[in-house]
Amino acid sequence: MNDLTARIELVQGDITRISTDAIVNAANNSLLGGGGVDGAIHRAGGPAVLEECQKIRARQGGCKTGEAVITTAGMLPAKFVIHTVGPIWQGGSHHEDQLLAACYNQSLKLADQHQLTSIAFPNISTGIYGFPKARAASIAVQTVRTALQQCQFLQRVIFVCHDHENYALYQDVLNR
Ligand code: AR6
Repeated sequence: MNDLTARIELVQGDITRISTDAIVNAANNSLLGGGGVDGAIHRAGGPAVLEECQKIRARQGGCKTGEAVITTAGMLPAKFVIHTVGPIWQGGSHHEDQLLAACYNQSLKLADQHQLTSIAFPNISTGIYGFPKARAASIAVQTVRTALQQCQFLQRVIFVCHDHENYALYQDVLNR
């Protein structure tokens, strides 16, 4: 195992229970919450998370697809939530791959800029947004492996898979 592999971990579970410096939220352009992991993070984080999202919204009108913003984590065990907006799957010819990679890149960049040492990702876009899971897993792992080389502070990246299908796919990709 080289240094880089040692910095990437895989778990199956609920990201709201993870106590990394940052957890990433698969948000939408409004930043006002929703279903899936977004709903779970806002429920567990409480009103402080939404308040900061609303301030960002007032300032810059939400968050564009492929971009990321950072807020407090409120009552969550993590210190910060990085909200990123994954692409809605539209068949693959609408820059979905690049936009998904941008979510991972921008989240890592923001975490490193804040001198955070650990970050946990859900499987962005693979729920309500319908991105094919195997394709998303390859993009996530490849993007994180590459981006970590540019990060100064990040020591640990955890992929948190809620469902077993994603967990098995990530096991395969990480072992490649
Ligand atoms: N912990 C970790 N992963 C989770 C959790 C959890 N508690 N709950 C769900 N997942 P989704 P998207 C997984 O639908 O596809 C929202 O309404 C889930 O199994 O949450 O990016 C937003 O507001 C799946 O693998 O996000 C947007 O409108 C992954 O998280 C829209 O959904 C992502 O599924 C975003 O859709």
